[in-house]
Amino acid sequence: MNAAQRILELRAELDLHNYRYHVLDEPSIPDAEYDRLFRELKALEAEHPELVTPDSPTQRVGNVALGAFSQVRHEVPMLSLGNAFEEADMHEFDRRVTEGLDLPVGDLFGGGAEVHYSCEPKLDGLAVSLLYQDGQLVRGATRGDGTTGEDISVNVRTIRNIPLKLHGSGWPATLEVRGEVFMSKAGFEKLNATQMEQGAKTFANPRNAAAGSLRQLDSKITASRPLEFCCYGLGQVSENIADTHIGNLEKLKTWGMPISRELKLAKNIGECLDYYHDIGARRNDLPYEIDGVVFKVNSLASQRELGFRAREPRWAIAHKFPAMEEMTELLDVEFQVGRTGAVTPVARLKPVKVAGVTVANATLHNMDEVARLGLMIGDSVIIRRAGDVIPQVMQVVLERRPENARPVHIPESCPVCGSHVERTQLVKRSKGKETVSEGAVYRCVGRLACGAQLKQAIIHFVSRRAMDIEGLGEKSVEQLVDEGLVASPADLYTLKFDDIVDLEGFAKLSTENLLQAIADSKRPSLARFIYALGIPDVGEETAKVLARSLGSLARIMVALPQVLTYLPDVGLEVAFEIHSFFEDAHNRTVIQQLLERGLDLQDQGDVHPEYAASTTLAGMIAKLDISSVGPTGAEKLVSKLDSLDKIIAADGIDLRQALTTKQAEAVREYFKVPENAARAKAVEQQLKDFGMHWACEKKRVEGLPLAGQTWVLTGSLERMSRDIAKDKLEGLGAKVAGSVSAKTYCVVAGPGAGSKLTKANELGLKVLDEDAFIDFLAGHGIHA
Ligand code: I6G
Repeated sequence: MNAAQRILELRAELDLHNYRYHVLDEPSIPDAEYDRLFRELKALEAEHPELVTPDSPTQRVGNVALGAFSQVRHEVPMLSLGNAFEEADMHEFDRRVTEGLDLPVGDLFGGGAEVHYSCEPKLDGLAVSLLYQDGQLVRGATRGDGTTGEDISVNVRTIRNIPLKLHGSGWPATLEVRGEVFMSKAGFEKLNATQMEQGAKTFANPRNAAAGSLRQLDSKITASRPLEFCCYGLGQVSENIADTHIGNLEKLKTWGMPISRELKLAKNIGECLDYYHDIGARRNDLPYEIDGVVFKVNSLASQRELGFRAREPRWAIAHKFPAMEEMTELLDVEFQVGRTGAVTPVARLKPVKVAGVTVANATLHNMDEVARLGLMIGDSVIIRRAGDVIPQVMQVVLERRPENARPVHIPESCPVCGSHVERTQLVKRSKGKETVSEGAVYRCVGRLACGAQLKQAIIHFVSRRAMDIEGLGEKSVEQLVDEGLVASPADLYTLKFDDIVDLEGFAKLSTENLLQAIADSKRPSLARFIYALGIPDVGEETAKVLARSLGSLARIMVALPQVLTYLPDVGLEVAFEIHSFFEDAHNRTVIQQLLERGLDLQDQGDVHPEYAASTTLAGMIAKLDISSVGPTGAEKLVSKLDSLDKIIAADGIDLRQALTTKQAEAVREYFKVPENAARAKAVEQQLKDFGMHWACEKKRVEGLPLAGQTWVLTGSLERMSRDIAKDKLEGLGAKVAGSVSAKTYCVVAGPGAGSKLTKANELGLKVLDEDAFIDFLAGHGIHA
């Protein structure tokens, strides 16, 4: 097969997979396989640029930056829809439709023919028109004022589920398709997270994100945004397609056009109302935002008969849901203190109904968010209630800011206990240097002396997934704390019958039950206990990892942050949180008291071998973040100087045997600082104390299943970070290298893998995609 034939074959295959994925929702190949075909096509087109055509799937990347959008006249105007807010409006619509149509008359009992309606969700996006000539996408346009829109052809071409050419055959020579461009809720969350990370502007809601992404003069930006299209009708057509609206949409679907998966036929207005309630009940679970549902007379002949009134079709209506966003006034900002002492601003609002629920408070997250919003007390704000989540302040309406608006200040002392409120510090280590910056969170330093923190800490301590003490609800905890009966979790274990029985809501039996539940909680697993302590940033998963890897409370309590970073998913910041929690004298006293009061921790044991095997000397050197010394440099260094003492003592000449001059210089500079050398020695000593030292590394590796194998990780992994994948492979005895050669045993290729994967294929090496890799690890008893 020559290149031209293979290019055609690949395009057809990719188009088919796109269709199965986006339109039928029935993907037939894994993403990794799709990516492989896509890369093959890209490589072939790069070799044969003369064979590139505008309808190739590779041409969705967006490569044109415009100075401005040109104007497009809509041959058939893009109309708007009338709205219904109440059921009565819907009955009124049905009456108008029925009266406007020449339908068979009812019998003696009044039962005339009923109108059939199509039902579709009304997506919260932007209306666009797509023009196909002879099956090829030739133009995309915004709705504009309905008569004139903007030419956004280059941008719509980047939207993955818009076919660049129609599938099959039989389409009209001129076919204008209309629908909504939108962003899914997940796509929106992901985009905002990326924007935030990059310090770029975030979007208030998926609709704004879709609008901002579609109207980009640089189509590369549009291409990078997770936009989708859903077709809901036709504009100009050179030939009729079907007799009904649903018939049209179903035909369009066979030509590759995405239509709503919720499309339904209602046989009368009652069924329309059922559909409205059903979609309304599922609104929060739908993957995209909707603001209502649209009903259309299904028969196209009836649509023609009914015609238009002003700029609205008489045959369609949007039945709206209650708005998710409303405007109200910010009356005040108060501060709440959480379990970890975080002092969080909360907006007190002039009560307003949002989507049927009265909202008087909204979360503001932290002071950075207050600054980002530019919020002042007295402002008019847009608030949004999506699903069950706490209402959020989305935006300040600056034009309405009153003259007496006041800035929001974080209090200097805790509103609950009066202790000092401090801004958290973020410690970052890079290139061997520590930099401290200001965090977004403020904390009350009162810890368990602060009533708010104490109550929250105890509520967390007794909760089901922690110590699981049944019968102690929030109200009872408040009373115990307020009465001075409990000043720390350890005090729960000294409570007596008489302390409890007089509390509100307690009687003899419930008191006995509670005392029994407290007694029964004394033998928790180590992981549960660690979780119950409420260490900032330590959730159930991290608690399990700590317990399983280090095996004993004593080791966890003394573990150095650098030692903790060998644990999967524990970064330096979390490691410092854990370390400083256990360094705190008050926390140590509480733990001591708990042990003295009969706490008996289960399943304590040795350090887990997988964790032990991950603590290599080279790994530690790489973690030190010495400028220009990454994992490969560290491996080279350790292959020549095989102990920490030798590395610390090495002079430039010794180091240059393994490293470049620049790297050797950086290592020398690093260990010249006495604290750095002392810290590394302390880590080494602790590993020795824990019974896991890198001196025995080689011996351990020999007995491991992947001993002697070299693996390469390339592309991005989505289910685990590359560092973790590397740790896991090394834990099984493999060497993880940075480049592919004939000696490589296996390559793990995630999306975006490039030349390494090509080389691996050329050399005929074993290649695993991420799913296969995770299965492979699971086969060795290692889980992601
Ligand atoms: O804005 C719209 C959303 C959904 C529509 C629409 C629709 O159908 C599901 N249909 C028409 C005919 C119009 N706007 C004008």
